[in-house]
Amino acid sequence: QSAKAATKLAPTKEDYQKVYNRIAEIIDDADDYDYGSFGPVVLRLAWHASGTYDKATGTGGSNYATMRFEPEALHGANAGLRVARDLMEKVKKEFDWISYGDLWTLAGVAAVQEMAGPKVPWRPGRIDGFAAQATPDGRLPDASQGAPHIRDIFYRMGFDDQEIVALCGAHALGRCHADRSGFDGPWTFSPTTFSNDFYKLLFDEKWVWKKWGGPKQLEDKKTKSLMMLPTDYVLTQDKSFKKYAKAYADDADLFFKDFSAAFSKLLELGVPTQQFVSSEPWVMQTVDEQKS
Ligand code: CCH
Repeated sequence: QSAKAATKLAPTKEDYQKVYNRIAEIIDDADDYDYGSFGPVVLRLAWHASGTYDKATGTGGSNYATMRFEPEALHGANAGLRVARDLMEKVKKEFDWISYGDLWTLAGVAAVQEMAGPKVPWRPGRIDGFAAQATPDGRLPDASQGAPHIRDIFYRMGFDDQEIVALCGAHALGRCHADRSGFDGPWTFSPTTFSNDFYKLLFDEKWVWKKWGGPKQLEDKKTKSLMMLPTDYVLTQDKSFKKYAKAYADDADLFFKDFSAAFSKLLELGVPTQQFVSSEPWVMQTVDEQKS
């Protein structure tokens, strides 16, 4: 058997680990970008690729990677994600056998894990789809709204209140960009380290409406250097959301465990079970773990 024939075999976990490692390298090679990391924007790509899922119709989700196509690529919620898609295109050129849905979701896993977050079980099996499978605008949350809207959006995907609050803790990472969403600033003082700081700050700081010409957002009264979206702040105002947000502020381990489960579930939305290569999701190794 020639080596060429052998490469046609289905890719193994080791092959995907190589893709993971390349993604990790690219995320880190960001000297002139936000806080020196593409991790947050790549994580946001994985989330927006998956969060279009509609349980009732079975449409949307990460399966077909339809954000490659217009008009989905141009939906307001996806402003700025071109940066992440272009980075992933470099990986795709080197590993042309991987589907875009697998690549983008694996990148979300790598982003979380390499930024010191929990392990996120993941498995391949997504296939590339067509423009006709792109989802209509309006499936992703609107940050200017309140609890009923957040519930409408996330219940549609099949999440409950606890999962909603856990997922939103990803806002420990990255920042808002005025030229993308209109909002501006980071949520925490360590936007490239996965932590439960988002919840701690929500409860520990005094949040006031920012006086500016942009969309309604909150700023911390003390330093005026952090921000919260109206949808973030609602997690402390709605009784059911608040219970979970407080629990995550008090217990980082609980947050890590619940985030991992909810994020892993998010990344598989819309993918028919029979498409998955493995019956059990895999746990990919971090770059550091492979060094020892
Ligand atoms: Fe988010 N998010 N997100 N978010 N998000 C933004 C940025 C990030 C909402 C709105 C916004 C999740 C849930 C919600 C990230 C991960 C997740 C921005 C700023 C807005 C607006 C975009 C910009 O200007 O660049 C709303 C509303 C919700 C829910 O109601 C969930 C769930 C996740 C992941 C699990 C990450 C990471 C960022 C930072 C991106 C960056 O470029 O730094």
